[in-house]
Amino acid sequence: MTMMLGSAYIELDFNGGSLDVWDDPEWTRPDYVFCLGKEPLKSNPDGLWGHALIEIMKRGSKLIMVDPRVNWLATRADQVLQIIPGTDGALCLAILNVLINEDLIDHEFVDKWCYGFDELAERVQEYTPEFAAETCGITADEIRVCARKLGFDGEHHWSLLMGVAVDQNPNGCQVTQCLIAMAAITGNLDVPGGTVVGVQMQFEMTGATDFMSDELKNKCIGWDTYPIVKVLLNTTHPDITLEALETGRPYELKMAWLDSTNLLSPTCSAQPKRWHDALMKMEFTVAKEMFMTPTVMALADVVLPLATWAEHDGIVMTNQGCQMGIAGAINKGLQVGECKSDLEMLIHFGNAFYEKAYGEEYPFKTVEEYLTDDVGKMDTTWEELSEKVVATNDIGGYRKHERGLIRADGQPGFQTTPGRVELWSTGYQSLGDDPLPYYFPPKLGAEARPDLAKEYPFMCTTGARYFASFHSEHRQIPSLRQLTPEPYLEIHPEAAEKLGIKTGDEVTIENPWGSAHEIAKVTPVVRKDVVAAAHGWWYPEEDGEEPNLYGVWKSNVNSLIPHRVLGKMGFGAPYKQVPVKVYRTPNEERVLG
Ligand SMILES: Nc1nc2c(c(=O)[nH]1)N[C@H]1C(S)=C(S)[C@@H](COP(=O)(O)OP(=O)(O)OC[C@H]3O[C@@H](n4cnc5c(=O)[nH]c(N)nc54)[C@H](O)[C@@H]3O)O[C@H]1N2
Ligand SMILES: Nc1nc2c(c(=O)[nH]1)N[C@H]1C(S)=C(S)[C@@H](COP(=O)(O)OP(=O)(O)OC[C@H]3O[C@@H](n4cnc5c(=O)[nH]c(N)nc54)[C@H](O)[C@@H]3O)O[C@H]1N2
Ligand SMILES: [Mo]
Repeated sequence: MTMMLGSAYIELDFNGGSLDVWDDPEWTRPDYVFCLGKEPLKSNPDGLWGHALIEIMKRGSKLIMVDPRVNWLATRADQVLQIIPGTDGALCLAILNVLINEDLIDHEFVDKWCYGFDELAERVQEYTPEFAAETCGITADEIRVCARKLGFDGEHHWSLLMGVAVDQNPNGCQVTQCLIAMAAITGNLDVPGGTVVGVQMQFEMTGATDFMSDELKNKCIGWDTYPIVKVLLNTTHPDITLEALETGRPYELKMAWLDSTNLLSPTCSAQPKRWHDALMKMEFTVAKEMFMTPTVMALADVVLPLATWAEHDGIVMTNQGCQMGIAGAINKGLQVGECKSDLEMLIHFGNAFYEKAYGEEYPFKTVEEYLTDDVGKMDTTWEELSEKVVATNDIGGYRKHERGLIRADGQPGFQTTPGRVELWSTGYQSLGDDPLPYYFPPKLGAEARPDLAKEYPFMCTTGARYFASFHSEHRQIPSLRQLTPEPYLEIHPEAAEKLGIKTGDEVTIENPWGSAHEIAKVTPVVRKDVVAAAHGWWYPEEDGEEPNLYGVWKSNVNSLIPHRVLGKMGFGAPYKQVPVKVYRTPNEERVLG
């Protein structure tokens, strides 16, 4: 998104930034919402509250879902495109093909605000609906019908909802490129009922690395292989970091700071056992946590006990407040023992390290100074926000590009090199990728790897969110655990019958990289050739010491996810598209319940 628009995060237009919300006369509901790889009712993901989607549907918005599972929302949809996981790129390219070839585009917007349309039009010719139908496992007709709903007619608008299934796909950079292009060429960027373009309101990000010497920067792991990590993320590349930990090359790492992650449970790492073994070699490891998780039990020498949200002051904003312009205050309600908040601890360490390293004053001496700076652009102070609880900020309304509200220099247009929406990406090109979107089938799927498909016939998607858990969090809270007591593997009735699997059976999910145990849930919501596994499981009721670590290895679906299966720019680990086989766990090998 940053590369194509030079703006902050885009989002569904549910008018969340206006206090009048649905009654605001400037807003109109989208005619269609195109939702790909996201289920906002369960996930309430960063930019959005799930109920907003229901509210706009009540007002007449129709939903198009792209999802290998017919999830709850899909049962209320106007159209469901039940594709094979990871084939989103082909679908979106074919939709662009229909939009362009049937001339369903907003020529005025394209002429004025888009860059590279002719090249895009040429590129999509090879991606016919027939081509996509074959690789996606749906019909060409479904694709045409969908594209026509999204086409420009000077009257109707649609809004985009893109979920984490886009990120968890080696082809994901191109999927994003297609989705932004679809919104742009149909005239649906930053118009009422379209897709809201975010403004960089809060954070002119000064990256951590801005303060680093060139010598240090040159040592950042993975920056030479994947320059985009350096440009956008201020971090090392995870897959290459694991290799550095394992081999000690290019140098040994000595210390780890674990912060807001339970990475040994199947969450924030692929191949958690490898990470476990590699991180065990650290000389010193500190964790900041509120619970004794498997990760902390295995790795931490010191655990800094963390305050929960009720125990500290703070600010909440959706997506840095960029499309809604709303900030809320969290006011400290209680103090438990000596627990400190993230911010208290980070400011403490900031003060201790910063001056020594950079010879300057650390900019924030107190929590209040930090919070005041955070809400600075909202024309309020922390004290005031804490009193009022909600602050709003004018984020510029619609068609911000026409009024110079997106670019840093105040000129009309978008914050990109040509000042337009980059359908042909100068950014991608300078980072060594194709400037135009392209498709490749899932790198480990049946098309690319028929050798694997023979033994591992199912495409496995993982981690669709559940109401009662946040990744690995809340399994130790009885009322929530009751709602989802076990990790479920969804499997289609026909596939289950062939394998003699019934609901409630313990199954083993296996592929060349690892195996995991879950409980079968036989259900027609998944495709026959797809299974959907739960992520984030550990068993807080069990022994937490090594080697058991609260049973963290039993249902560790991330052991099935390999490293280094990525897109050209180094993104898109295949969390939602690995080949697996599934069988009823033999009695003597059962590990669950
Ligand atoms: N309750 C709860 N809420 C959460 C979280 C949580 O753990 N629990 N996690 C938070 C975080 S960090 C995130 S990133 C968000 C993510 O939230 P979402 O973006 O909503 O993502 P998921 O729930 O992982 O998946 C949404 C849908 O994508 C489908 N899907 C799976 N594979 C594919 C595919 O290849 N293509 C397509 N098109 N669809 C696919 C799944 O079947 C599922 O219905 O949720 C946030 N909110
Ligand atoms: N198989 C599979 N794996 C996935 C995904 C998937 O879809 N499928 N989704 C991926 C995604 S999108 C994400 S974002 C990652 C999430 O991966 P993680 O961030 O590792 O997941 P959590 O289980 O939420 O772990 C967060 C930890 O932070 C602690 N914590 C809670 N509140 C605070 C706080 O205020 N401050 C601090 N410092 N700590 C706190 C919690 O107790 C918990 O142990 O998982 C990824 N892993
Ligand atoms: Mo996430």
